[in-house]
Amino acid sequence: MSYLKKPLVGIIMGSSSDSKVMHSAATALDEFGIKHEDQIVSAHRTPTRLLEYAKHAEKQGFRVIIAGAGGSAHLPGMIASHTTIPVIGVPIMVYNDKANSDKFKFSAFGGLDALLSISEMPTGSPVVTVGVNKAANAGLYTVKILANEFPELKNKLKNHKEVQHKSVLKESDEMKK
Ligand code: RP5
Repeated sequence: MSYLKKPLVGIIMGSSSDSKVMHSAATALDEFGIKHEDQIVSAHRTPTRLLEYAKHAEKQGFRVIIAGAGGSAHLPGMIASHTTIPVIGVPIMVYNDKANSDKFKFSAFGGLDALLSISEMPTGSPVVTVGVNKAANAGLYTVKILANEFPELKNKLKNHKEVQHKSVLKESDEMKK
């Protein structure tokens, strides 16, 4: 399967400080054996790299780009405006304080700033949005998109649902004890 051989998904984030959140998008894809390429591309600190990345993504034939950003829609929004590839934006609330890695900085509006700006991308350059810090959902949604092209992923998704179902039944049984 080509999704096992070459990356069909690009995961990008605005800063190394977003990596803890964005890691769960990668984990979700790994669970389904989907190759991905992860990079830091800052819309405001590396604007030319952003343009190069958009060209690179098209050349690689990525089917989906997952873009995490704190504070605003700049990264997913600009990538969407430069490519025809569907972009899933991950609004980020918490990020590591680079100067003091065991501390966290919170975005001024608790992630609402990024969530609203990504979901309110002006007409003509749409970005699909998941919840604040919900990078895992971006990964799972990507699997669903790829399942249109690779039907065996549909079976894997069904198994995944079955596992979730069983874990709830187990929790319910344990409550009765
Ligand atoms: C956003 O601003 C990044 O996605 C990150 O969440 C936040 C802080 O980034 P830097 O201060 O490291 O540029 O662009």
